[in-house]
Amino acid sequence: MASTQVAAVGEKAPTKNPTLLAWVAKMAQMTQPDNIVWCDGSEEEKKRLTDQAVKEGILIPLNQQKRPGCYLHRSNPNDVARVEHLTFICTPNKTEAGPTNNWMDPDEAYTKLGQLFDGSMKGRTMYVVPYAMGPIGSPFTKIGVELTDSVYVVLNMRIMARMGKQALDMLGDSDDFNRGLHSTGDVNPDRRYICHFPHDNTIWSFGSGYGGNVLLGKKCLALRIGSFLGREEGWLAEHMLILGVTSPKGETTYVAAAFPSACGKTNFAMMIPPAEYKGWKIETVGDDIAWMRPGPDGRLYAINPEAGYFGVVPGTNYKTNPNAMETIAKDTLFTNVALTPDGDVWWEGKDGEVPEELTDWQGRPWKKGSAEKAAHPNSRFTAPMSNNPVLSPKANDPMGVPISAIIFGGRRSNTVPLVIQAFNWTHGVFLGATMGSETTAAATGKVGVVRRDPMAMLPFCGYHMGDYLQHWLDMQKSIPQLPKIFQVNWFRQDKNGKFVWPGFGENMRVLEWIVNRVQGRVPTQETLLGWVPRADQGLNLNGLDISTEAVTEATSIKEDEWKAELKSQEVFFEQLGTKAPEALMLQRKLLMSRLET
Ligand code: O2Y
Ligand code: MN
Repeated sequence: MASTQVAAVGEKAPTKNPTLLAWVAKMAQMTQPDNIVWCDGSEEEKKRLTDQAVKEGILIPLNQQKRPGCYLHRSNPNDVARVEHLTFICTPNKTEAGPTNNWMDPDEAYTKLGQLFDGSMKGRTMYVVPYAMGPIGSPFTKIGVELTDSVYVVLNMRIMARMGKQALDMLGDSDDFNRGLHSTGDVNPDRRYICHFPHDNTIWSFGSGYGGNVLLGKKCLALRIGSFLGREEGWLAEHMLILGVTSPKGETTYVAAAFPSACGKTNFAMMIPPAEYKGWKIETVGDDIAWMRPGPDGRLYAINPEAGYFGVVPGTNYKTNPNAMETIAKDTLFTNVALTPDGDVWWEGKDGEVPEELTDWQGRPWKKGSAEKAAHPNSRFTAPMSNNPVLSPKANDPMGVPISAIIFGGRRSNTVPLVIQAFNWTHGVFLGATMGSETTAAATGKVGVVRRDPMAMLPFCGYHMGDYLQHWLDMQKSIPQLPKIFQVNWFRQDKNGKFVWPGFGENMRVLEWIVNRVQGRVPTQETLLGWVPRADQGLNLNGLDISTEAVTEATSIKEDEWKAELKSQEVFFEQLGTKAPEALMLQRKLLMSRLET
């Protein structure tokens, strides 16, 4: 784009914000798009861009009788998931990024990616996508602007964030906005980089067209840059769902919960209580990300910065998550699922019979019994949260919701009991810091090795993990009414490798105990490692089809397993070097010494 055309950026732009105009012009000078389109987020724009995407084969319309407003997108088969090994934190020195992040020097990153972005939008349109993470007007909310050459990204961002004029209006003339630049490039994994520049509030993403790599508001801004800003500004950006649980008496308790990716956060956030829980209600505030800060009354308040869900499709059905099934019945973009002959979508684990014939996620004919999966295991739905039948009335509240309990959950076949309450904040932070999940063969080639994933933030923390954990400890001083902290594990197995706890809606029983604990209603059993439900006044197991042995197995604490667990945590703390927080090291020693006696 010639410089006279760059000047025209300002003429067509629906803003006079000088910093924004200058930055868009500079990025356009580098990427040289044929056109620049400022997105306003209107219905007319949605229709125009959807029609264009259909015409260009980017979206396939689904059967509009069966799924009104729904479309299918197929990504490049080499581009189907977040790419942790190509994700970089670009801070002036490597120590700041810490041992758990890939690091690149900012000058090197700007030069390297600058060469890739140079002319990358020739023949394409640059869309300017202003968006708000958080409700418009909320003191929690951050504004981002994503420049992208992908119409698919625009249509997804429109669902996932409050996008367009409303965000631009909230920004006004301020220069406080995240600068996101994305170009699909030639979708070559050798030229794919997702670079974060926390000190510049900037994200550059090149060479992907998929999900977390390109919807820059989500993992990149709301978690990686967000966690960095949170430390500077005294708040927490977390990989947590937020839900409200209301008792038959009408008392609502808000809970935030961190689980590693693909451990059922969306299912938990939309859970339907079992039949025995008549009059109880779970409502979703968020399914993936929580921004939390101390409120004026001394409690910790949380918002969900997103406006939609980007959920895993396979395994979703009317048993595992009926509310998700309703959510995706309309106005949803599906990515990499299979197509039925009548224009509906299908995936492994969907209700009903497996169809005889399908078109698979790559557009190839597929027959029942085929060894290959019809839908990609990481296929996704992008759906507006307003579709969720159990959306919390507080989901758009600019002040957020007061959090009474924080839950940390990993995927462990042994050691970690169904539920345990931390003795205090430091112990709770320790439980979050040492969270882990056992690897599956698909992830690492090794089965059953515990991968530490502190607070489920391993892939998403935008700075040194040791500093991040210290920030959690320090937050105690600014939250007079601290939430209580719990650790849960739905995935414990018996000696035959069978899950001992049924999970899904039955997790309501654990949630009820947590609510009763924070409301001061039930006594507990103190153990060497924390507080657990008492055998007599503990978990409500009425109507649950599960043996006493299975309950014992799910809830037991085995000292020999814990000795090994605490020992094995040494590797993680050593990795943090001198930044391993003293309070957490002492907490570990304390627990170890209790087990020695
Ligand atoms: O693979 C991707 O690009 C999506 S990853 C994702 C999407 C929604 C919510 N959480 C995650 C995650 O990896 O935690
Ligand atoms: Mn997630």
